[in-house]
Amino acid sequence: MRICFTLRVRPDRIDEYRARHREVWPEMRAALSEAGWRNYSLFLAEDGLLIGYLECDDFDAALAEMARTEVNARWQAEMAEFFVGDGNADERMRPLDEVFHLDRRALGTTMSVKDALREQRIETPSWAYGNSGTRFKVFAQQGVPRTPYEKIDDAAVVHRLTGVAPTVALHIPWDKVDDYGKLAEYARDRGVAIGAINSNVFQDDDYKLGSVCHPDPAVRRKAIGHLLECVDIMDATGSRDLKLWFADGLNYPGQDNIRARQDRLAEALRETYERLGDDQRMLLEYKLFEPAFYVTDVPDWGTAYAHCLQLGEKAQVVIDTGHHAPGTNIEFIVSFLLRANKLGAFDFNSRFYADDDLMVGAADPFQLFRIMHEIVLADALTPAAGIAFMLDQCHNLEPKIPAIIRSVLNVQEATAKALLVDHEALTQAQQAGDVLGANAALMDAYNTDVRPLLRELREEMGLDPDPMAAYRRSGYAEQIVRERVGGEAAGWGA
Ligand SMILES: [Mn+2]
Repeated sequence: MRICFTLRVRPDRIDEYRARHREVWPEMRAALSEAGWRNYSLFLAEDGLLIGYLECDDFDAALAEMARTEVNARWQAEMAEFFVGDGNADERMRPLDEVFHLDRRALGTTMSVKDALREQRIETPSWAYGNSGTRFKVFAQQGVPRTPYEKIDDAAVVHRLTGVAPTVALHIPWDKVDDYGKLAEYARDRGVAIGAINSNVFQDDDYKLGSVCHPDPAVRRKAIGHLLECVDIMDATGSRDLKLWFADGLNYPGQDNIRARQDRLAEALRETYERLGDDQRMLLEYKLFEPAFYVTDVPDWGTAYAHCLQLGEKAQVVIDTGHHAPGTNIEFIVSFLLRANKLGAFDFNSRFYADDDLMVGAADPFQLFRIMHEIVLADALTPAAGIAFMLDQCHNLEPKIPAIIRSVLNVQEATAKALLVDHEALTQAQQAGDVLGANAALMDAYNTDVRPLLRELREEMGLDPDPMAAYRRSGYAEQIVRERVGGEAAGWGA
């Protein structure tokens, strides 16, 4: 919160008051900072009117915290004689009502930073709520959802606490139900909606040599049938996006005809594309390698882009941040695809060596900031711009719901920093060829602590300023462990 208060300095002591404040004791400065007084200023008018301004989480708490310190008692004792009236200054600080406030305008938009953050939407994945693991072992956790309905319950909790995660992506067949309309209604009743439908053509024995690129037409027909079924599910749930990822590839040179596989891929994509409704999109994901070791049929953004370009407007590329070689400049890809109007969505996560689906912002928060900077520059942050910001993560070691909340907060923090870039300073420095100045404009924003701003925003949205703490306090973690007994926990292949 921002606090402004007034006090009155005796007109005959003004000069001395100014002099004393040129040399505020270091221990007094430290005590104020520790008590949560941030960005604190005092302004003095010639007639003795003193105006104080500070930012803090809770003004009463900040005052009480100072009142407990010995240094404050000493400082106030020495200052008391400078003020008009009795008692020490702290006791007479009465906050004024704020009647107008103009936020800093967000870079690249006509909105304020807070309004842009308020409109941000982050989609959570149903599979992140279920059990997951490595190729070697799935470690089960207690309280994990047993049905798609329970996954939606958890997603609704994340949205209730963060206020910016109103959709949940489904994965078919992991989230197969008899009545998708009913599932969508269940989600709506809990304040969330169904997001992207993720297809799965990699878990049947038939797909050992590929799915839509398989040499056998019968297997290809089965795979395409699944993709079309996913579009039916989109119709039933009101979902806009069909997300496609293919594990297709080859392990050995000579195993199959690389070019023929591209033809088969193009054919399957075309048939699925033709089935899409007017308001539906196809999002094509790429992945550098895995599970195939020699050739991957959609290995990179260039391949995904080329196929989407041939298909038409409703086909766009998904950037999964974990699906690149180490050192790949992802913000270049973001910028290129934005310019071509072919960026449809993100699958956010982090990875250190290869794709690990760690929490977004965990491995490289600076990279996430650079990505969001490109988004903000292109004015592509708002839902109206059509880019879906989705998480695609698994939480093998850490508890799942708080990890997803943390991930949403990480995306918000990177976005807030990107919104704080001083557009004018950046452009001026770029045009003047001022390399260091331009870099400084970015780094200043990146190095800003945006957590107070986000806490303030959440309060304005009627949320708890600290969603992690609010989740711990809610008792939901204990409740699901208590209630979700019996049945089979959801997980890969469920
Ligand atoms: Mn992904």
